[in-house]
Amino acid sequence: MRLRTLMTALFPIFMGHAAFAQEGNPIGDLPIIGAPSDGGVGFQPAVTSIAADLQWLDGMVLIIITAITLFVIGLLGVVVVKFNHVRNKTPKAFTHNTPIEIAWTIGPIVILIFIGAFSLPVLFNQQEIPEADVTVKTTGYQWYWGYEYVDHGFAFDSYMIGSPATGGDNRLTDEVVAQLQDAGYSEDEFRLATDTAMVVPIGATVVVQVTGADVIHSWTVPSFGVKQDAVPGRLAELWFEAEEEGVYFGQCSELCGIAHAYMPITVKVVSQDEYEAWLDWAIAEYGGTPRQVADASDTGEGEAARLIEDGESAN
Ligand SMILES: [Cu+2]
Repeated sequence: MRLRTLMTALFPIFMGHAAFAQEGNPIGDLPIIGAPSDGGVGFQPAVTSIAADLQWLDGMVLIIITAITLFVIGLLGVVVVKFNHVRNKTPKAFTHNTPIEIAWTIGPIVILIFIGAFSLPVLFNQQEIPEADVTVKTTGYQWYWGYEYVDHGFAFDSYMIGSPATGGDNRLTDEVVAQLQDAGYSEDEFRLATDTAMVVPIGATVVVQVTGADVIHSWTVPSFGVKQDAVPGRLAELWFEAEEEGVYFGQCSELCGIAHAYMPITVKVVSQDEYEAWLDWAIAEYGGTPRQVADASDTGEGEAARLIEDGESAN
C-alpha cells in the first residue's frame, strides 16, 4: 500500500504532463457534446441517424404508453365509482362478454403491429452493417478499452484519466483535476474522459468491431445510439455516421467486475483534414503501417479482385 502511494506521488515526475496532453497530437479543442448533464432526464444530443431514430421511436412509444395508461386508469375509476358495494349492492353474475373479449384481443394486436412497423426498420438499420470508410476494432479489458485501426495496423489503449494506469486510484484528487485540464477536460468529465481517444472523421461511415478479452463488456456511446456487448471469442459489429464535430463519451455497460465504473469511452469526431493529420501522427506514434504502403496494398487487392472478376466473366 505504501509503495503504491509512493508510486502515485512520483508518477507525475516520471511521466511529465505531456503524457496527458499527448505530445504532437494534432487534434485541437472540440466542444463536449455527448456527455450527461446535471439533473438531465432526457437523452444526450443525437448526432447520428440511428440515435435520432431511436429517440423519435422512444417519444412515439411514450405517447402510446401514456394513452394506454390513462385509458386503464379511467376504466378503473369507472369501476371504483360505479360498481362499488354501496352503489351496486347486487352485482351481476355473468362471466363472459364476447364482443369485449374480441376487442381486448384485437386492440393490443393492432397496437403491437403499429409499434413493430416503426421499431423493426430502426432495428434492421442498426444491424445491417454498411460498407465502412473507417474500421476500428475495440476490445474490452478489465478495465479499459483498446482500439485498433485495422486498415492502418496500429493500436492503442485508452485508460480513464485518474485510473491506476494513469497514476491515480479511481478517485478525484487535485492531481487528477490537473491531468483532466491538461488533456482539455474539466472536473465534470472525471470518469468519462480517457487519456487517449478513439478518433473518427465527421460524416464517415464508421464500423466498430467489438470484442472482449476477459469477460463481457459493452461498448456504448449514447449520442451515437450504439451499444454492443463485447463478448470474448466473438466479433460483433456496430456502425454510425457522426454528423457533428465534438467529444462524445460513453461507459462500459455490462457489469464486468470491480472497476466496471472506471472504463469510460471517449470518441472525438473531427474534420476529415484533422482526421488525416491525426492518422499520420498516430501511425508514427503507435508504429502503424505507413499510408503509402497501405494504399499500395489496397490497390493490389483491388487489382486482384478485378482479375478474379474478369476470370469469372471469361468463363
Ligand atoms: Cu467493462
